[in-house]
Amino acid sequence: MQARPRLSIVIPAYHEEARLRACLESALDYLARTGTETEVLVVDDGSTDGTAPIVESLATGRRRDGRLEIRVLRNGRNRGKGYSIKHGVLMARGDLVLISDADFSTPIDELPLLLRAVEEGGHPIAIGSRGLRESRIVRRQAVWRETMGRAFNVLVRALTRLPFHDTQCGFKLMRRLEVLPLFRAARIERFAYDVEILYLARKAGIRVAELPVLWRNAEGSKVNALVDPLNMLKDVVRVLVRDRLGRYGAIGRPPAAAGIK
Ligand SMILES: Nc1nc2c(ncn2[C@@H]2O[C@H](COP(=O)(O)OP(=O)(O)O)[C@@H](O)[C@H]2O)c(=O)[nH]1
Ligand SMILES: [Mg+2]
Repeated sequence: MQARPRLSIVIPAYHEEARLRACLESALDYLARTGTETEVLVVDDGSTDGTAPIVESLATGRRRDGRLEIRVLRNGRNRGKGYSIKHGVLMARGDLVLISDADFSTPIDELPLLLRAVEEGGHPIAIGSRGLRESRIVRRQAVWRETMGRAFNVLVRALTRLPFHDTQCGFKLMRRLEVLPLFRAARIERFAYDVEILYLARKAGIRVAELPVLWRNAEGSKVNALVDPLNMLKDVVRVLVRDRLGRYGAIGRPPAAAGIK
């Protein structure tokens, strides 16, 4: 594909050989049907299983469809979901970037809902949400995960004053050029990356739409019940501290105020 694709899909993938092929195939079928010029960037987060070879064989199989390009980006070693997404977004070329978990628990059919908010509703960022009354939860997460998710949301709202009911759903659409400065400034490498990006969006005055999506929870989550929630909270606090110390720099300030003439 020579020209800029309309859409880039960034998929962080860590040890996803069991889940990725079927999920990606059905997403690719959808994209082929709709004829959207798309590049799919699977960011291999240091997997030691067959994650990258699976993506490469899919890419070879689809080579005849000139509107789809599939590539693997490699972190080299395990760096985390946030780092992987930052890597993908910085390498993406599309006007729009969809960030999706490898298991497509929110199926790609929900893309038009987010597209409407971004293209017609004037929101540079649209985030899928499982926390709204209209969210359609077809298969739930384990009870401990749902409870942890709700508790995390309460704490995020209290600490950051962000208004969202679910920051952690793995399905988000963004206008690339508007969010690039946010990703360049972002430092959170693991699961709380979403909170940092949304926090920076608010700081930069970028409007965010939270939209109720379908969620069909996929087996095989690798989130660790004990370690991950604590690390996520620590990372949210790190965002607040970094901001207080002025480490996010000029985001959101007009060029003159930022000292650029
Ligand atoms: N667990 C984990 N997932 C990662 C990592 N790096 C990237 N990912 C990806 O982040 C996404 C997390 O999805 P999943 O494990 O299904 O989380 P859940 O649906 O929230 O339980 C998947 O696409 C993973 O492959 C990592 O270091 N650990
Ligand atoms: Mg999942």
